[in-house]
Amino acid sequence: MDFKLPARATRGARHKSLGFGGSGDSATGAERGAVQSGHGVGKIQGFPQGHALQNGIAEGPVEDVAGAGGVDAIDHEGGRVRKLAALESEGAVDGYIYSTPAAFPNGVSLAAGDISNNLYYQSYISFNMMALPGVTTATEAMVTIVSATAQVTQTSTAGDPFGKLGAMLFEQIVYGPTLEVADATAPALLSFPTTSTATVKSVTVTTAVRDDWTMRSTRSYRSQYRIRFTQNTNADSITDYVVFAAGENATAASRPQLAITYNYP
Ligand SMILES: [Ca+2]
Ligand SMILES: [Ca+2]
Repeated sequence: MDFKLPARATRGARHKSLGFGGSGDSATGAERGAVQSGHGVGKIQGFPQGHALQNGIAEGPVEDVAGAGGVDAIDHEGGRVRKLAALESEGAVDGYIYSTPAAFPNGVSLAAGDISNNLYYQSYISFNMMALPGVTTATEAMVTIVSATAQVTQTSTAGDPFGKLGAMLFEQIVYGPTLEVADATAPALLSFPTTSTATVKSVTVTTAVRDDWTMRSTRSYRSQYRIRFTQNTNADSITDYVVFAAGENATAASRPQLAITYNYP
């Protein structure tokens, strides 16, 4: 039953070389469960080995969506394989900046909006595209990004951020492997707004991911976003913010996610 494409075998080997053993496509459900459970270990106080890599890839949903039974969907037009990878934000890299300014890369929550002293929060999420399933160093130049969607999951709100501060923006930025206060001034390359008050907020970021993929060498395979309101504060001395889950959040389904559909040979 375990149908394998040649590229997948190569991919498994590649992961193994990255200390990613046991998570190849041929892994059993039990093996996957063991790998996934690594998420919950050692949050905040130092990530266990492999966290950053595993942080990037959620494999189960990928195959359920891209092709039944673990077989990739085939893009018949190009004769290539089409796959969907659901990447989670890198917990060690994501975080928020408080406008005093101060950076907070650790913690299970992120935030955007203002508080009663009229200072404000902006959040930063980061996705690592280095280990896209099925893609090897030999084939990555032939990968094309079909579409991409970024999402965050709200865990609470205070006041009326969407009523007072305008749209929530996902700004494509490049802030590198660590979050620091200087990143607050990193220019937005592209901006993707949402006015959704739903718990899960998602925006289509295909153009940003295509750009980040093209620039993957200089950007260390990352796709990064600043999340803030159009108006950082409305200066009414009333708290208006939204809190959402970070990459370190214990609830995996609530972590920021970047879903990328791509074709590869
Ligand atoms: Ca973090
Ligand atoms: Ca306010």
